[in-house]
Amino acid sequence: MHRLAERPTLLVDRAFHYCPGCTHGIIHRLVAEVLEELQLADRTIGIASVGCSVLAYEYFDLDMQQAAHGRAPAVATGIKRFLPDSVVFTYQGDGDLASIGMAEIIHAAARGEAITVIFVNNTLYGMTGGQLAPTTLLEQKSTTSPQGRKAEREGHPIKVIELLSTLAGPGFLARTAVHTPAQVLKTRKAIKEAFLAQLDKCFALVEILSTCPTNWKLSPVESVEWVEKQMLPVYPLVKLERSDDGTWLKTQL
Ligand SMILES: Cc1ncc(C[n+]2csc(CCOP(=O)(O)OP(=O)(O)O)c2C)c(N)n1
Ligand code: SF4
Repeated sequence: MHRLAERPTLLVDRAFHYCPGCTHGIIHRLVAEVLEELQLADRTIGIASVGCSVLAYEYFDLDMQQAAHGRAPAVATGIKRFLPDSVVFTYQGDGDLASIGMAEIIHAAARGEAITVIFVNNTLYGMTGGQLAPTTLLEQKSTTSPQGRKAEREGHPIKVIELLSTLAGPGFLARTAVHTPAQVLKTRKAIKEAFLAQLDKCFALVEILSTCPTNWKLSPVESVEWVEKQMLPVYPLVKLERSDDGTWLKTQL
């Protein structure tokens, strides 16, 4: 039988604990595929954060570390500076990265640490029951904004790519999605470019729009439609590459 796709060797043969319809699993697969394609496994160290992806170290057949809430970029910085030939990535949710860990990610980006950040934006804290995150959309209901997020009460959603693009440190920033096969392929390409940027000694971050059917209280199919209709207008898909003169080359994805 001709097989169209194989399981990446860097993904342990184990069932994910993620809820049905959650796209964390797709993103794990893409990271594993890219590291396999680039033949970087022997020198790669991944940092799992808190959140539903806290068990990422159970799924990647790589050297992995786990960091307390939001501290993954600091742990990654230490590892990369101690082992400069290593390839280091963090895998962080939006509660982890954009809330408690906001200072960590801003300073790692400002310093231009040569690490790759995989940032999963599902608009709320998934693991702990669906609380409001900095990325929660206006009018979106969460357990801590049951009447819907209001700018005057809970503030505006934070757009991490746009925020980091004001800094001189990053070399590659992208926002992608995994709600359609075409977008999965674009995300794979962006993840690959983010690891190549690290090999070029640049800080690289890929924000990936992801689903949380459990806390959105939607079916898996409704969830991908929600990404398309609700998230994309607020979080446009974009790639920013630092050019030689220091300005950003911008591509809509
Ligand atoms: C220092 C610290 N504070 C708070 C928590 C509780 N906590 C665990 S997971 C989590 C939410 C993470 O949500 P997110 O980063 O959005 O990831 P998701 O579960 O949505 O993938 C929180 C607040 C913790 N584990 N450690
Ligand atoms: S709670 Fe949400 S983010 Fe966590 S595994 Fe379930 S669907 Fe995914």
